[in-house]
Amino acid sequence: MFLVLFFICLQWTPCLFQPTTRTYDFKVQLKNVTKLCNSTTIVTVNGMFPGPTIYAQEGDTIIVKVTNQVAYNITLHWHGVKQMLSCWADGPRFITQCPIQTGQSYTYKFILTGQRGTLWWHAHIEWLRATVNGAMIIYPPTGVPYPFVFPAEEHVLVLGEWWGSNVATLEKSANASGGGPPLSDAYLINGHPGPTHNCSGQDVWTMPVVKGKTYLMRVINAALNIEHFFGVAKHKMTVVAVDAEYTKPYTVDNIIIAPGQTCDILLEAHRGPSRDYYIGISPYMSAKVPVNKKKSYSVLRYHRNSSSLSSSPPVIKAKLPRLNDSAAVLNKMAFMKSLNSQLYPANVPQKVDRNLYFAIELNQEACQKGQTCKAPNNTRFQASINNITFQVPKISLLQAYFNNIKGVYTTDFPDNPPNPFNYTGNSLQNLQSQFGTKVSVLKYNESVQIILQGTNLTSAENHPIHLHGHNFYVVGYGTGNYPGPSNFNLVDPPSRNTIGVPANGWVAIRFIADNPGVWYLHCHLEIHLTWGLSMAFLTLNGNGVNQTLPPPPPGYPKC
Ligand SMILES: *[C@@H]1O[C@H](CO)[C@@H](O)[C@H](O)[C@H]1NC(C)=O
Ligand SMILES: *[C@@H]1O[C@H](CO)[C@@H](O)[C@H](O)[C@H]1NC(C)=O
Ligand SMILES: *[C@@H]1O[C@H](CO)[C@@H](O)[C@H](O)[C@H]1NC(C)=O
Ligand SMILES: *[C@@H]1O[C@H](CO)[C@@H](O)[C@H](O)[C@H]1NC(C)=O
Ligand SMILES: *[C@@H]1O[C@H](CO)[C@@H](O)[C@H](O)[C@H]1NC(C)=O
Ligand SMILES: *[C@@H]1O[C@H](CO)[C@@H](O)[C@H](O)[C@H]1NC(C)=O
Ligand SMILES: *[C@@H]1O[C@H](CO)[C@@H](O)[C@H](O)[C@H]1NC(C)=O
Ligand SMILES: *[C@@H]1O[C@H](CO)[C@@H](O)[C@H](O)[C@H]1NC(C)=O
Ligand SMILES: *[C@@H]1O[C@H](CO)[C@@H](O)[C@H](O)[C@H]1NC(C)=O
Ligand SMILES: *[C@@H]1O[C@H](CO)[C@@H](O)[C@H](O)[C@H]1NC(C)=O
Ligand SMILES: *[C@@H]1O[C@H](CO)[C@@H](O)[C@H](O)[C@H]1NC(C)=O
Ligand SMILES: *[C@@H]1O[C@H](CO)[C@@H](O)[C@H](O)[C@H]1NC(C)=O
Ligand SMILES: [Cu+2]
Repeated sequence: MFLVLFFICLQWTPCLFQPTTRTYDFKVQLKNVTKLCNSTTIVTVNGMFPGPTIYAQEGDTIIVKVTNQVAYNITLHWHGVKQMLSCWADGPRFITQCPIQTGQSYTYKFILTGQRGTLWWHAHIEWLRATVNGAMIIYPPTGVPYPFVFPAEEHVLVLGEWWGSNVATLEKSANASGGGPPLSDAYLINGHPGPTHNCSGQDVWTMPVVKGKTYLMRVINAALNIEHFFGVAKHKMTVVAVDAEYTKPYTVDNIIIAPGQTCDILLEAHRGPSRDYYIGISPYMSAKVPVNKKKSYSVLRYHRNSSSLSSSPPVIKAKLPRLNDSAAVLNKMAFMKSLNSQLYPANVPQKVDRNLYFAIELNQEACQKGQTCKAPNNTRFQASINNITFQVPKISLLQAYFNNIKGVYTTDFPDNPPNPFNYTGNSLQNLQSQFGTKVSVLKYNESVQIILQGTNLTSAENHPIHLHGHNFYVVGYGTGNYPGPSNFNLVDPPSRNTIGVPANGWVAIRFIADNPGVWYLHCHLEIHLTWGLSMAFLTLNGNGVNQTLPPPPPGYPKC
């Protein structure tokens, strides 16, 4: 009922809905599910997998009371939410908060300002986000239409990754081995592996359509360790928004979507009921490492009102780029531009106050006595930015900063790689990094540019880098080493919260440090995060009103 009113309201101006407070009750609890011939116990929110969708309008205040009823520590992160002056609600473990321990609750409260489209939420501790995740849809304010055709219907598609075992222990076993991550058993669309997996004939998500209508698909990549090509057989897709910012509409056969990213797509149902069309996801991995290569499918099914049509029509498969098609990934990046309209201008920082150059490295550490070392040459995999492998502290950085607790972190995160080398040339011999809990301090309202430089250390991989609490403009990208600031797009570059740094290439991003607090920057491939591919910014308070981080909310978890 609520939703129906909601949709009518989006089109009808004199509506009753004003910015409002929406309250959700999230109980973190176990659930047994049967998938791929196996019964598995998973951690969920409210017994749902994927979890409940948060519906809101721009300007709303969201209050989520999270109660932990499982034996694991939990935190939730509201991925892509700008969290203006509410860093305490951001959620990454030991960055902005201590975990919500078994039997405890914490109420996250934040306001959704200056963004509209699709975001999502997920656990931000160990690997629990594999099953603890869900969508967050932000509609424009009442009376403000979409800058594209109003769809007949909309659907959320959460892309996931499934292990027929306890994901809470996967990180521990990956850590214990020192080697690569345990491969998943299947990729999922809305929790379903689809018809091409064993025992999954009925475990299929189907999207019903009527010929002639246009649909909005809100696609979220919630997989732990894999980027995906996504496409629908014999249908083109028009991208209208990414990461809760409108884009200039562009039409493609398929998209690339990295963990952490969202993409809003219009699909015109222009075919007909004599066929079923597969909605396909196909993994993208540039490095020569073991991955689960098996595609997964959902079904686009046309409404049929003639009994002469077979109830299970022939299926058309989606054609998608191959596993290591980095050229297809680069090609897709070129299409994406901010809408940059009068109502939604792209406020791209034209000058830079702070220039940062971050080299993204996969390392191999020497084996210490008593360790298992399954990485090549009897080493252990780690990862780093500017040769610093992030060590997760025992209490949160934000708490340490706010309460002036010494000894938790240092403020000397390097602005540049300490020992420059040919990042995308031959790999170095010495693949070791340095361990540390270092932050980079930003002045309030500073204009920041980061060159994210991929490297060929260990392997040349595409890394989806996510910045908490901000969208940034992707002003340039390329292959090889960053050549300097030529050909930047300072007019209408895309605005994102997660960007895939091309394999053995670079991207340049710009943002304004307009939000005091501690903001995590990390690779959204979970195994790389485990290996330490992260750092944090500490944005200082400004002098004006509304430029100071308030104190922590009541019930803020303690360690
Ligand atoms: C899941 O199954 C196990 C073993 O069959 C059972 O002990 C447990 O109570 C079940 N848990 C839930 C949440 O249903
Ligand atoms: C089935 O369960 C076993 C035992 O937990 C596990 O080792 C295996 O990976 C599971 N297989 C799938 C396909 O889920
Ligand atoms: C895995 O190792 C990382 C880095 O040493 C550490 O931060 C993390 O807590 C470990 N995870 C588990 C589950 O042991
Ligand atoms: C289905 O299960 C059989 C027997 O366990 C196995 O050999 C086969 O590889 C499985 N097929 C798929 C598609 O997973
Ligand atoms: C079949 O259904 C479609 C969509 O509901 C409708 O537009 C069309 O008129 C129907 N055709 C017949 C012959 O009933
Ligand atoms: C991609 O994989 C194919 C098949 O394994 C291989 O022949 C090709 O060299 C790879 N391409 C790149 C760019 O790594
Ligand atoms: C192992 O180390 C040697 C010497 O440093 C190096 O030449 C070789 O490439 C390494 N092998 C792998 C698989 O990393
Ligand atoms: C990356 O490093 C490997 C190992 O040193 C080397 O074989 C390969 O040629 C390098 N790639 C590039 C593009 O230089
Ligand atoms: C870096 O390595 C690449 C790939 O091997 C090579 O083409 C390039 O000339 C090297 N650049 C420098 C400055 O050495
Ligand atoms: C990274 O740090 C380690 C340990 O200090 C050092 O051995 C290595 O040479 C450094 N590598 C780079 C690329 O700076
Ligand atoms: C500060 O924030 C409050 C609450 O959001 C708002 O009412 C007020 O206008 C803001 N003041 C300034 C100077 O921006
Ligand atoms: C949960 O977190 C607390 C505080 O960091 C820690 O002391 C405890 O060992 C953790 N419990 C589990 C089950 O990981
Ligand atoms: Cu990565």
